[in-house]
Amino acid sequence: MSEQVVSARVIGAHGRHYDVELPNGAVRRCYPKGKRNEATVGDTVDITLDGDSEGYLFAIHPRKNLLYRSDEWRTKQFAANVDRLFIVVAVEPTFSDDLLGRALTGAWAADVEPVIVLNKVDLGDRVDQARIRLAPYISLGVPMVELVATDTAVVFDRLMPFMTGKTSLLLGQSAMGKSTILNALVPNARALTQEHSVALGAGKHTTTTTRLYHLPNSAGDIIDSPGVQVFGLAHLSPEDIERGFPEFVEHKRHCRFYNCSHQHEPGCGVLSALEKGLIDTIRHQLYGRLLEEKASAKT
Ligand SMILES: Nc1nc2c(ncn2[C@@H]2O[C@H](COP(=O)(O)OP(=O)(O)OP(=O)(O)O)[C@@H](O)[C@H]2O)c(=O)[nH]1
Ligand SMILES: [Mg+2]
Ligand SMILES: [Zn+2]
Repeated sequence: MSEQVVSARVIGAHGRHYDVELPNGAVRRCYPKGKRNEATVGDTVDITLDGDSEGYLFAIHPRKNLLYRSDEWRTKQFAANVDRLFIVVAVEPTFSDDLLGRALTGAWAADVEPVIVLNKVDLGDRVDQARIRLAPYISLGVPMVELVATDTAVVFDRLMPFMTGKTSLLLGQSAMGKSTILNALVPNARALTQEHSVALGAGKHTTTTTRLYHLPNSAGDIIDSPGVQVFGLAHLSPEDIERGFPEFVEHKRHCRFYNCSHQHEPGCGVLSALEKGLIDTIRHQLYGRLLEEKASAKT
């Protein structure tokens, strides 16, 4: 019997197996064939079918990009072929500036368009404080959308213009409202979330795996991911890191040295812009930390 080869999309990754969606919409459990292959959510892959519900995954198509996340123990890939990164922060609980900055850098370095979502603006008193903290990022030209994720119509109106025809990734710390946004956009995802939490006996809908869903009317795809504390940037080269700071571009033209690291060199255009207040100190400090982490990881 000849084996049938099919191109399909990875919608879930579970360590030893993948949930892979066939062109007809059916989902199969696929096992990696041969040597360990590192497929991830969002990948297009070639599989061979085995019986009615399983398959073997043996090739990954070239990727537009690959994103990583870190936990205490390690860095791992978690999504591929992403067009837009929605960095979800909320009025409450408070969000981490460091994570937001890193996520933006990771997005730009991977050629992904970032959008900041400020969720829970119904929690009145502290909205202004959150807006003030986000202002430096907005002035970098990052679009910001304010949301009440529990209001489905608002979510639809404000997010669909950014999501149509794209693969979008929802990223952020736990409890910012990522899955609530997903549920507003993809009604049948809600059923799944409830099923899972009931099955686990958990009182809270906390996401545990990254998964890809389809927006209604084939408008695009959306990936929900578990709450993240650290966005993985360890794989970036110093050049990638620099690409993650587009606000440096117009100033680094003035650097005396072509290979300037914008840290301590004399005649550095970036440092002089920093002094003049044209570059945000927090951003330049993050840049320095990333280079430092990169250097210490190598030794
Ligand atoms: N007041 C208010 N509460 C919200 C809003 N959006 C989400 N919530 C609540 O915030 C809590 C966390 O929402 P989730 O969608 O589970 O958060 P998450 O970002 O997916 O969390 P993880 O899966 O743990 O990463 C839930 O109790 C939601 O009902 C909002 O716009 N306003
Ligand atoms: Mg969630
Ligand atoms: Zn410089």
